[in-house]
Order: sequence, then structure tokens, then C-alpha cells
Amino acid sequence: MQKHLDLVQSMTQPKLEASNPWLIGGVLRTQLQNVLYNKDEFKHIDDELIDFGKFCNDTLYELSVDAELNPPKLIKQDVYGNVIDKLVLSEGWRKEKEYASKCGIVAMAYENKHGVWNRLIQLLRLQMYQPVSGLFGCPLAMTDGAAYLLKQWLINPTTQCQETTSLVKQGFENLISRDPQKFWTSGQWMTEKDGGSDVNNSTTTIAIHQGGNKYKLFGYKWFSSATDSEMTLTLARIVPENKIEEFKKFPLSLFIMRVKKDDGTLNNIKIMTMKDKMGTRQLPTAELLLQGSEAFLISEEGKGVKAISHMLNVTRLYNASSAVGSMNRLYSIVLNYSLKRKAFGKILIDKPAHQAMLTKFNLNVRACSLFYFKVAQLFSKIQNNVANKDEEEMFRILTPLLKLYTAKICMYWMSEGIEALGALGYMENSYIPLMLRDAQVLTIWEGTTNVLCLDFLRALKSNDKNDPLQKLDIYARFHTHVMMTQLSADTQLPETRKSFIPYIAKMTINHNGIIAELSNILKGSVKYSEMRIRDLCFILCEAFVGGQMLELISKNGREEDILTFELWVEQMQQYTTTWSITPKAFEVLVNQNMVKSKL
Ligand code: UCC
Ligand code: FAD
Repeated sequence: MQKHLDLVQSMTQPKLEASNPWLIGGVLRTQLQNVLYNKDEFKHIDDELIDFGKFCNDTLYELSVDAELNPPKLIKQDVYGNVIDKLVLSEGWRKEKEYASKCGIVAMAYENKHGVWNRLIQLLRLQMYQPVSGLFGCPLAMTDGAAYLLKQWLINPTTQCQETTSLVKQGFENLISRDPQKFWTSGQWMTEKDGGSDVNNSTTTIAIHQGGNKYKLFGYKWFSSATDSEMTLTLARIVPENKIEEFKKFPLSLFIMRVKKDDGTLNNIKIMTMKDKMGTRQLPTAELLLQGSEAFLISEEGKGVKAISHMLNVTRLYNASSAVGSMNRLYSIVLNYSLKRKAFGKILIDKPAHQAMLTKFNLNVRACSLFYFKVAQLFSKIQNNVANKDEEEMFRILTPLLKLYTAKICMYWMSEGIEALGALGYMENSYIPLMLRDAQVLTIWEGTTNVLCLDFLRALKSNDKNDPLQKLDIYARFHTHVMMTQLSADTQLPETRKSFIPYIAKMTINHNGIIAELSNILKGSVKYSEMRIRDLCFILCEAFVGGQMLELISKNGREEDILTFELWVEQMQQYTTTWSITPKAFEVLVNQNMVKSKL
């Protein structure tokens, strides 16, 4: 009997182990190889990325678990009742900050180690870093966004004020520092109680002029995720003191401010409370009352939203990096588990239904990775001033799509991934459930799905009234170019590898349909365009990814890429029919007011 008890107690289950993210994320590796024609250069960078992937798994992962287990706390008062608003942060969080600086997670994008592909390589590292960063990738997103904005400001300053210039310079240098003693992070305070999407109408924070370029800010910032940051960028309305009651009439401007004064006390900021969140619990998100916080104007007066939008496009890329990286990591854990776990006499990987799920998971990780790679590549060119006008427009058009698409797909696969691990994946001490909780926010912050769909439409609108399709034409050219490249290249492929050609035809029909519909929307001839836009965005993303898959085939011609493309087109066709709402459905929704009626 004892022998049996020893046996049952000694039984083990397969470990939940992640692979090196650079090696498992094969499609990003292949794409990088395609971009870096110099084989020695590729080898060198590839080795660095492999080492960094190992560092993520071996060192950073443990810290991220510590940050999850020891969420930030706010100590409001000391023992004597004095308000101290002290933030207590975990060892894991503080170490993540130290490593973020030392590893140059942000800095690398502003150094010139890899020339034109500097930013691209930084973003490839970033997607490995995100899922083991204990959410430190969130303040880093805003830090990078702020650094990008401040760099542009230093080239095109909006004031000659010495104090402002020196704060911007100090900010920029510290945000990109590799010295942990010097390193700063930045916040981005936009959201207020009345709503985070419609910032323009919701902002109640006012800025009172103090002379020169200095202002004092008064207001309530409803969400501040990087409460431990050294600086922030924030929006407020510049209002004359005798017009405070009419504050809504004054447009938004952008300000830079230190979070703490030189003596270490807060810059007339009261931390009201910490947010009690579904996920991102590692992150010190708080509500802040600004009670005359000293700040400096860094946009043209009234052009605050436009100024901060440059930051938004960076943080949205970070959002996508988190989605892609999390999918990649969970996929590798599920795959490793499936290679060892037995059920009904076989290992899971040999069970057809499980294989089908894994194939779809794999397909979606590839799809999101390819999309991410393309936008990262465009941004890299832009940041190095080698992008042409079309590429600049494409970056603007694709960024909201990339963010909304990868966030949604990631959410789905975090859930499916947990199921694939059975109850082990559901256990808190497996640290897998937090991946699902943390993924949900990716669809909300930095613009919700709907808001990004509308942003996509805004990006597509032409500045030239006589030519409303100008930007859509750029999109179509860009996308069709990819397919044409493939079509002309396919003649060189052996007969056995031409199975995908009918799929190109299917995709082209699909693509042309989307372009036709978008052009009607842009010409103003579609009745319920805002209702339709969400579906259209998802279909467009699928078609865009299909184009990227074709590009991969044209460069590599590998069997696995061809197969992936065929599977993708099959899946795309399903989405086209099941996700779409017909004109008839619109009529029902609108005329019968179905949404507002009770169920
Ligand atoms: O959530 C936040 C921080 C969370 C932590 C970050 C983590 C990141 C990932 C980490 C992973 C682990 S901070 C809050 C973020 N909030 C948002 O994203 C707001 C969402 N709402 C929007 O995006 C809206 O579309 C608004 C606020 C931009 C709409 O404002 P307006 O004022 O109504 O918009 P307008 O009037 O259309 O735009 C004003 C100008 C226009 O230019 P002009 O004046 O030349 O016509 C627009 O074309 O700004 C321009 N613009 C843009 N330009 C607007 N959006 C953009 C853009 N994305 N890129 C370039
Ligand atoms: P709302 O704007 O009220 O939106 C509600 C719903 O309405 C959404 O589904 C949206 O898609 C939809 N909607 C809105 N407008 C339209 C429209 N025109 N058409 C169709 N549908 C529409 N903000 C900061 O500024 N700084 C931070 O550091 C920060 N950190 C955050 C951390 C966390 C964990 C979270 C959850 C949020 C954080 N935010 C932060 C706030 C975040 O940016 C906002 O929550 C987000 O922008 C959405 O705003 P809202 O919550 O007010 O939703």
C-alpha cells in the first residue's frame, strides 16, 4: 500500500514552460532575415535577440511574478495623521525599472546602432519583453511616446522659454537613459471622469497662466497608470482667471510637468486613491487631483490633441507588441505542454481536435506578428527619415488597425490558451490567469476598438475635398503592390508550389470589395457608415495580413508559408460572412430601434 501511496504522490505533470520567444516566434525571425540582406549583420543581431529572449525567460519573468504578487499600495497618512501619499512598490517592479533602463528597452530606439532598422529591432525585442515585464511595458510605452514627442519638440520648439527648453532636454535625455540612477519614466494623463475617448469634450482641467511659459494646473485626472513616473505630459484648457466658469469654451493645450518638486514632495498633486482593477494589478494606477501643479506649455495654444497624437501612435504600437508577445509566449507554453501531456492513450499533440486548435492558434500568432512587423518596419523608416510620403500615410492608416486587431485577437487566444492547459492554466499560482486579465485592457486603453475604427476612418479621409479617395488610393496601391509582387514572382516557383494561386484570386475579390465599400463611405454615399466601419476594419485587417503572407511567400517560397496563406484565406472567408451586418440588418437596427428596446 505504501508503495502505491509513494507512487501517487510522486506523479508529476508536464511543466508549464515557455520557449525562447525569439526562436519560437519564427515568422518575425524570417522577416528580419528578409530585411537584413547582409548575412553577418543578421547573424549578429539574431544572436543578440536569442540572448535577450533567454534573459526574458530566465531573469525578467521571476520579477514579473513578484510584481503580480505584491501589487502597489498607497499609504495616505503617516502615524501622526500627516498626508504623505506614499506609493509602496514591489521589489519586482523596481527591479523591472532598473533592467528596463540597463537593457535600453526605450533607449535603443534613439541610439543609432542599426541604422535604418534601429526602431524595428527595438520593437522586435520589445514584444519579447512585454509579457515578462510585470506591466512595466506600460510606463515604458508612455516613456517612449513622450521621448518621441520631446525629440520632435526640440527640433521644432513652440517657445524659446529657457526653463521649458531645459526641462524638455532633461526629460528627453533621462527618458532614454541607460543609467538607472538617471532614468525617468513618463505618464500620459488624458482621461477624465466624463470620458476617456472624447477627450476634447471631457477635459475639465484648467491651466492658469503664471507668466512666461509657466502655468498652474487644476483638475482631476481619472486615470494615471504611471503614478511613480518622474514626469508627465497632460492636457488642460488655458483659461483666463476671470473666465473660469466658461472653461469649456477654451480648447485643449499640451503641457509637460514634473511629478515631484526638487525637494521630493509631489508637485501639488494629491493621490486620491489607487484604482481597483480587473487586471494590470502590478501597475500603480491612481486618481489624481491637481491642485495648482506647475507645468509648461509645449504645444501651440489650443492644439493639444494634435500634439499628443504623436505619442498615441507610439503607445499604440507598444500595445500591439504586448498583444503579439503575449500570444507568442502562451502559444509556446501550450505547445510544450501538448508535447508532453497524455490523454486517451496519446500525447495531446497527436489528438486531431487539439491539433486543429493549435494550428489556428499558430496561424493567428503568425498573422498578428506579420502585421506588427510591417508597421514596425514603416515606423523604423519614418524615424530614420527614409520613408516616402506613401509610407508615412500607411503608418498613420495602419496603426489604429494594428492596435485594435491584435488586442482583440490576443484576448481570444489568452482564453483559448488557458483552456488548452486544462485546470493548470486556470490556477492562480501558474501565473497564467493574469495573462488573460492583463490582455483585456489592451482593447480599452489607448483607444477602444470603436474609437480606433473611427480614427482609421479619420486617417483615411483626404485633405483634398476634390479628391476624397486620395488616401484610399495610397492604401490600395500599397496593398495591391504586395499581391502583384507575388503574382509576378510566382512564375519562378515549382509547379507543386502553385496551389495557392486560386486563393490569391479569392483574396483579390475580397480586397476589391472592401476598397469599393470604403470609397463609397469616403464619398459620403453610405447611410450607416459608422455602424459598418467596425466590421469593415476587421475584414480589412484580415485582408492586409493575407497580403503580408503573400509577400512572405514571394520572398521565401516555403511550403509552410504557402499552407499558412491557404488556411488564412479560408478563415478570412468565414469572417467575411459571419462578421458582416447586411444593409437589411442596419435598417432593422435603426428603424425598429432594436438596440434601445428591451430584450
Ligand atoms: O490610456 C492611456 C494610457 C494607458 C497606458 C499605455 C499602455 C500602452 C501599451 C502598454 C502595453 C503593456 S492614455 C489615454 C489614451 N487615450 C486615448 O487614446 C484617447 C482615445 N481617443 C481618441 O483617440 C480620439 O480619437 C481623440 C481624442 C484623438 C479625438 O480627439 P478630437 O480632438 O475630437 O480629434 P480631432 O479634432 O479629430 O483631432 C485633432 C487633430 C486632427 O488634426 P488636424 O487639426 O490637423 O485636423 C487629427 O487629425 O489631431 C489629429 N489626430 C491625429 N493625428 C487625431 N488622432 C491622431 C492620430 N492618432 N495620429 C495623428
Ligand atoms: P468611454 O469613452 O466612455 O467609452 C465607452 C464605450 O463607448 C467604449 O466601448 C467605446 O468604444 C464606446 N465609444 C466611445 N465613443 C464612441 C463613438 N464615437 N462611437 C462608438 N462608440 C464609442 N488614461 C490616461 O489618460 N492615462 C492613463 O495612464 C490611463 N491608464 C489606464 C489604465 C487602465 C488599467 C485602464 C483600464 C484605463 C486607463 N486609462 C488611462 C484610461 C483609458 O485610456 C480609457 O479608459 C479609454 O480611453 C476609454 O475611455 P472611457 O473608459 O472613458 O470609456
